[in-house]
Amino acid sequence: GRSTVLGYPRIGPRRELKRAVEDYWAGRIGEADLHATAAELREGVWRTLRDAGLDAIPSNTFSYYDQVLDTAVAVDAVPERFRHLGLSALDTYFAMARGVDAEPALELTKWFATNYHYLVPEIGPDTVLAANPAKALGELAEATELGITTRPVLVGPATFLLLAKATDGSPEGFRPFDRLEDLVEVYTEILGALADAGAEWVQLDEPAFVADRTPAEIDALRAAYTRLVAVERRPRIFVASYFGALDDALPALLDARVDALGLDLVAGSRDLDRLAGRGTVSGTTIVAGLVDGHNIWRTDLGAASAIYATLSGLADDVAVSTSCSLLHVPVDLTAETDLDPALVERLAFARQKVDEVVALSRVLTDGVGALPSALPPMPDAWRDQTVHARLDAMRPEHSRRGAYTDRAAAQQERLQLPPLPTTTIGSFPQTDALRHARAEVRAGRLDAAGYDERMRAEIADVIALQERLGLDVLVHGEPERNDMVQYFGEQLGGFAATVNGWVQSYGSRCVRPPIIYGDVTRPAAMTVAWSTYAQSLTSKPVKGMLTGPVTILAWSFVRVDQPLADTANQVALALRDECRDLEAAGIRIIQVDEPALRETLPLRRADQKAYLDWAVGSFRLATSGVADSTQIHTHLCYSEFGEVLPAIDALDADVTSIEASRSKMEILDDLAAAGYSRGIGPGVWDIHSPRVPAQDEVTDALRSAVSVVPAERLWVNPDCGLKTRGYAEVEASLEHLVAAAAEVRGS
Ligand code: THG
Ligand code: ZN
Repeated sequence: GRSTVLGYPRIGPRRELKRAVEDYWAGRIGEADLHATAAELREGVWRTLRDAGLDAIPSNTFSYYDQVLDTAVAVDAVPERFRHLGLSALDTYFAMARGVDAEPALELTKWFATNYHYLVPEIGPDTVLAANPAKALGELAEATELGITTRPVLVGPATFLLLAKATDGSPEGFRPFDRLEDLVEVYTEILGALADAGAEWVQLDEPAFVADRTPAEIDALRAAYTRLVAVERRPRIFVASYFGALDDALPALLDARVDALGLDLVAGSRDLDRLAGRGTVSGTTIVAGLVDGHNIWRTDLGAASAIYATLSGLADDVAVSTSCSLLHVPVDLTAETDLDPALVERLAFARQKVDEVVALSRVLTDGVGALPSALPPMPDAWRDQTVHARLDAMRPEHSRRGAYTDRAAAQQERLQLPPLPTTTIGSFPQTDALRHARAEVRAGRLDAAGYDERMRAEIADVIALQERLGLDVLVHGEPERNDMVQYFGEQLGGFAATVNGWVQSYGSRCVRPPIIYGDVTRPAAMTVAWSTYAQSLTSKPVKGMLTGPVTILAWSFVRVDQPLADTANQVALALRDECRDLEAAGIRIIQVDEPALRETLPLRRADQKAYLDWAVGSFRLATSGVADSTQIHTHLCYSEFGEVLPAIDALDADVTSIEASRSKMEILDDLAAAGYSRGIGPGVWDIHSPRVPAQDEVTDALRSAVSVVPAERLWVNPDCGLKTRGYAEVEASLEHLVAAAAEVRGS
């Protein structure tokens, strides 16, 4: 057989890595204990992959935090500001990942269109780049010691630079990618070192080339790999692409005569056409990504064999793999004890996907064995015709509200808000007591009534605090929600929750995405009791708090048997009903968050319009069922909006709150240029840092904002929810925020 996977989860079957890393940070264990746990986890993965019958096994896919950071260290691109701290290598690494008092961390951002986040390398014209492959060599040796041959994996040089940002103070026009030739020389040294250590193969990941790239970038990619292939002492080079089709970059990599090329034939199957136009590929093994590494459904092995058959006609040598690293799916389905057996038989987590790869390759390349049974069709019980009928009956007017000027007047009459109204984004700190209460419920030591009582007490405290601080629009604080998508997933029909389906989000942080397996229904109101309880405690308006359809989809595992747009609209109908119920219960403002709107934007421009159309459409379907006098807010995280600004306008929310504290209010001009002229709350406090902003800073930010946006439309709020902050910072910061608003109102 010829089988491999592009990567495997490193968190451990029970999130052992999270525990160990957090224990190390807290000083509860030392470096030696941390290394021991890590080595055990790596050994477990390698043995699992070998025992499953996989032919080629990756190494260096383990990471204490992030593989892009690991690659930055492997090319010695450690910014000066961290070198000067005088810390050990491991603590320097964690300082780059998490920051220290004196130095902020590297920026954290989305890994393509996934819910994984990587650390952004900083590269300047003078950044010294040098080979430092100790980690890759160490893992290679460790596996060899266990009798397991592995293929070290690194982020490829071109993608590494395309993901990097220019060091502060770089000359105008400098791009990290300008350093490609220098970096390729460093990779030639790394290849030499790996060859010396006995590596037969190396995997270089170049997913940046499934996004739109200029002809110059593609030429540079070709030149880079032509150079690497020319290195005399080197392992064979496997270039892996994933998350889409390579298109024009495909011939460039074949021209460079890399030894193997990985194609994502799940998300990028049109690369088959590209291959077909070229004549039989020889000299490069095509590694067919047939098993989806980004979703949890069992592979349709019949369809996969058909793709394989097509591919065999186009290339002399074909191997079987996953579409991307298995980092993005939970570790093992056998750890799920509470799932419907009919669902279980349709699922494959990382461990099961390895078996699929092995089975496919045995049948396809060796002609041995038979493919496991075909995926059964979806049971009727998972379908709900009333949902389909209701969606079919929706007309454009169901996604349209009254004119904004009429809405604004009706809302102001009802809400009587001052200019520069103050509010927060929704969540208040998740205290140990709240987490403890949830643990007690899971352990069966606290019943529903007891839990309810604790949550109500927390809500009462949060309302009292906001009253005392003098905020204008209050929130209930969301104490009842662990993770917002998990919370809605637990209440919506057609969604299943896992007990151990953890997926790394960033560093030691994980999420447990729900699985959308059937038509979406809302058996009962989801948030009304909490919101109305909070509203009963105050005469100020309390915002209802919902998560929008795009974000619910982005942070769940989605159905692949119908278009995403259809699933989004089903979620939208459930949210539409929730909005109406909130309104009927006396809630005057409803916030529908879409923090993931930007992150799921397709990587190719050609695909973006269709996405934004359904994304905006589903939001509007969710929010257009209420009266003009009900104010709809939305909240979006991260400030790199760029091409989605017109879509933000098209959401037609009455008020949009947005991250802006780090981008210094530039977002206001950008939004105005995109035609946005409704309420806007640029975040004036960066909640991602524990720092309390001084009142003057907030005042200055507001003064610069009122020069762009009239005070009636300008809202004063932090830039995100307060879940991860402590009460001390929250009280002090909100006090400054309220005082600054009063100061600017008075001037
Ligand atoms: N929910 C989901 N996805 C997300 C976010 C979210 N993706 C983007 C962003 N927010 C990622 N941020 C985080 C922040 C914190 C945590 C995870 C992702 C986190 N997780 C807990 C942990 O790992 O200890 C587990 C939480 C739990 O018990 O459910 O702290 O907000 N879906
Ligand atoms: Zn946010």
